[in-house]
Amino acid sequence: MHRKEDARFIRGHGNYVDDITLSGMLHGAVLRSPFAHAKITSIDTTSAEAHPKVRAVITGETLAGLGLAWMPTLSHDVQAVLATDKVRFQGQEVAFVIAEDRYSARDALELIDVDYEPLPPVVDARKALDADAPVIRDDLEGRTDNHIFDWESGDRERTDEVFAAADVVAEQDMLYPRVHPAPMETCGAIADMDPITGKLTVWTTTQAPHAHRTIYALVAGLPEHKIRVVSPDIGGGFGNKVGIYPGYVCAVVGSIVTGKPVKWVEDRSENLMSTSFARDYHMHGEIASTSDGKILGIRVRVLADHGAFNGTAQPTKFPAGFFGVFTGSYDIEAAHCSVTGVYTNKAPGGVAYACSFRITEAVYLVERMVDVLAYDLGMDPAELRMRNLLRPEQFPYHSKTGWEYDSGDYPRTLRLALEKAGYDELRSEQAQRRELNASGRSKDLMGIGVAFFTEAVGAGPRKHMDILGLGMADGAELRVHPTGKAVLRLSCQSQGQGHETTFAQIVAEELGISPDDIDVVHGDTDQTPFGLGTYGSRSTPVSGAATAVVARRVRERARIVASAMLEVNPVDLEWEKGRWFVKGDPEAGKSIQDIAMAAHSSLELPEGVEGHLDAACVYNPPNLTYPFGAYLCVVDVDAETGQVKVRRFVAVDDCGVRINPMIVEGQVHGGLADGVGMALMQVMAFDEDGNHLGGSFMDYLLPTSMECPSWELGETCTPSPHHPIGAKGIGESATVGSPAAVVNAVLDALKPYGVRHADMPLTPAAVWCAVQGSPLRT
Ligand code: MCN
Ligand code: CUN
Repeated sequence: MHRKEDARFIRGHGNYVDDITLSGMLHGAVLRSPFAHAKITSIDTTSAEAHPKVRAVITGETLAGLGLAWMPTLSHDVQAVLATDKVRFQGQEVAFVIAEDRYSARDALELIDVDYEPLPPVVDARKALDADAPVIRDDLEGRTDNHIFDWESGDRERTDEVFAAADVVAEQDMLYPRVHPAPMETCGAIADMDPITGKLTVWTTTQAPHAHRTIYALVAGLPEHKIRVVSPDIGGGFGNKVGIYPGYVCAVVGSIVTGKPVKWVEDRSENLMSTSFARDYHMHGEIASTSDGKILGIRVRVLADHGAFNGTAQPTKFPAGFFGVFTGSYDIEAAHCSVTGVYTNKAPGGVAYACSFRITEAVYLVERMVDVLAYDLGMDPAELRMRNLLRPEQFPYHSKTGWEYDSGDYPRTLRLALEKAGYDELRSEQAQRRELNASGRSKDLMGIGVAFFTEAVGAGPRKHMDILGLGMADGAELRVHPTGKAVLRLSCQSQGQGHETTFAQIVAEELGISPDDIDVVHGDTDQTPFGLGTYGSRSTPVSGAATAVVARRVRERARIVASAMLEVNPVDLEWEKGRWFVKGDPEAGKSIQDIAMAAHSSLELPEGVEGHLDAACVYNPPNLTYPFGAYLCVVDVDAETGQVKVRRFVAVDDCGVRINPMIVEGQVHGGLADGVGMALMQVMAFDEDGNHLGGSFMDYLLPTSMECPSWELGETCTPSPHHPIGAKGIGESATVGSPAAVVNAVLDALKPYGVRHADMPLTPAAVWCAVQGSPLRT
């Protein structure tokens, strides 16, 4: 089925925040810090206020007067809305100008005079805990260092024992660099405080409208029914639109101060420099095995750079997200990891870019470590994986770090990927190529990279998971109108994933109503039930399950109505898609449309049965879902220029039952492109003063079709046993699995040069340096 929403998108009729214009609307712009770390000694706004088109200038001091200078982050920290004491990263919000138009607001920023006293910045996370490191968060009481948290998982002692007894131990330091999801649409908000009704409406780019509303309620002290958060069409979120940014709060305050609606939309550089980044994990991995390649244990130490405020959005009990699944897809005896989070003078964030709550980092780590081990053992990396993958009979599998993998058949999926790619032929081509290289007849290298991943998505069971105290369940409401058309209301919010299509398909499958007759309403807190929103690929696992459950409840209500219509006992009715009929008499039946009309009619219903045809549900998932996949990447590398070309990419994904195969493939295509981008091109770089070096697309590179091969997809289907329709999430799978496949491929190409590891991004310069680092062994 084609996407219902595309009819408006491809005609340019999407309705994004910046498309909305309200009568009398003013425009805001944010003044940002040029320094990574500096004391603010004074702010003079006189000239800006004198600008003929400026209506107001708001500073940290204005906000402090309202008790709004600081706001809570999603990780139980606080973040400055507008700086009052110090600036803590380059690009931090310092003042907010409200003017009659966007250009005047921006012009007036230059009229604000701020005196800064620069302080030494902490740029390298590895130096953040040094005794002489400047303390970034001196706003927090009693704070004498840059330490945020320590978190560990697994059994340290048992792991140490396993390592002590192992034949082989391989160690590797690696960095998953700071990257940014860079969605097509930047972030923005329009706030409209109605002075008569006292109702605040915020149109905003949010992946979690209900969570945002509750946070506004808590921060502003307004009751929730006086706040309406609307998330219209969104041009990509990728985790960038989970958090609340200072600009949103400034727009709200601006509307209160001026009595007019205020629009604030950031530009590309602001988005790249100040909004939620991703990753920035310095990892030390160790892997232990027998000499013939049976993996025994994995041990990891991580230093996590969280920037100046701990603004990562993770479930409360999981400060390092779901990094705990770092044991990957393998049957091992013991594992342990410890993660230390630190403050640095960089933008806050840390949940973004299809991260699956840090499973990107975990999968990259374990998949690199398996290749490092293969290198040391002189074993084929695909064979090493096949030897250690969990076996189908081990499911549900209880991992050594406490996760319950719901279902899987890993060897089948890896075998399919290897077959599709023609693995053996590729290896023989590579052997021939290496002979030519060794004899100096060619500098064209070829690499084959394999990665196998398992994700844990669909957060999550309420008793284990909450964000800022809000449990991670989601509501759904389904109403069938008298004519048999339906409306489904969801708490999650699509940013391009196609929910208006796929969620209609779930109802269609359960009730036999055409998906064209089912309207999916989302992204408006006044119109939808409460729930935590779309991220961590949770919409299908949680809201998708809620949708199947409400549809089934409606079906059961329909059965009672049908029984009254047919004057039979409900137990004597049988369902076939779209109708209830009398067992043994298929002709005697009523379609769902007939039943819907009857449910709204004067038909007498049994005692206690209400009329109409609707249902509601709050779905509290019993477990996460565990999608997985096997990826294989083939690269050609020019040893003289360091240029990498991705020749082929085979991706076999298993996300259980696929609701819409085309949408699933689209999700995978996007994620694979992300992976090529991160592996080869992307990094948020900083100089030693903390200046951000990637504030535009000239420096922060996005992959285009030129860098991407024609993706070769395959699938296996292992339904989730606890999900009502057996579906698992897919939205982040490819971003999680693909970087390791690409990096493994490049390093496989460089193997003859004795290169075992190099950090992303593997730019031509990085590859060239790796090649130069050691002489060609022939
Ligand atoms: N789907 C399906 N069958 C399945 C699983 C999913 O047909 N077995 C469909 C779903 O119904 C949905 C889509 O695939 O239409 C993605 O579903 P899901 O895996 O549940 O992920 P979410 O809908 O929760 O989307 C979130 C996920 C995340 S966290 C990031 S990051 C990301 C991603 O989606 N951001 C995206 N993919 C994106 N795609 C677009 N176009 N834009 C983004 O911002
Ligand atoms: Cu981590 S990015 Mo998605 O969960 O929105």
